[in-house]
Amino acid sequence: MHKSFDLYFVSSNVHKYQEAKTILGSLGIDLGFLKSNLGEIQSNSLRNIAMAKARDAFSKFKRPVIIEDDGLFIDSIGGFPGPYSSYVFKTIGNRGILDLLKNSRGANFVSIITYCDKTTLQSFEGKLDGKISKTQKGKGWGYDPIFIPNNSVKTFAEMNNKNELSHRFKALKKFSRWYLHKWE
Ligand code: ITT
Repeated sequence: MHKSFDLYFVSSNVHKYQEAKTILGSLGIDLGFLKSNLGEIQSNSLRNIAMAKARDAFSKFKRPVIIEDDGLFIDSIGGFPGPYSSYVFKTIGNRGILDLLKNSRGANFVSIITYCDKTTLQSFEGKLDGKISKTQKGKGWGYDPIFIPNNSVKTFAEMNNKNELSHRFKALKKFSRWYLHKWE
């Protein structure tokens, strides 16, 4: 028998789930996983994409869920790839991004965690400023080898405390305050 949870993370990306589970675990919330490729609407707003994904996840599984939509926004190229981060990672990847950037390397990573159940749809945002490294460093997933948070010399992939400061951590922390309060 599978263990049942009060709350599930729905995503195609197991790395995101593993980090979310660690972070929420440390905040006292147990998190199950439902692996699924959610429909992503075309929009230049992460929040709109996240809300549509959350509705899709709830209608598929009919259980309280959170989903996450992330974007890497690079300043010198107009915030690109932003809402298209998943597509850009699959097409040109980290190598392609490094080739695009000449001098200015400021960027920020945004996470929108959206909760959905029968009656509630609620989003929480976490944003982390940083920059894009000149070369890929460390063995991590996704954009981890090229994103250096402010006040760090290491990329996400080289750090051992990513989960204590990431965009995901910031969004989940806000979510947990709201979620734990909801049951009081
Ligand atoms: P979903 O099924 O949950 O949508 P996804 O991997 O498509 O999974 P997103 O659209 O939320 O996820 O993420 C956009 C891109 O940013 C995608 O290529 C991710 O791998 C990458 N990404 C998100 N968070 C990251 C992190 O903490 N470190 C490295 N890459 C990250």
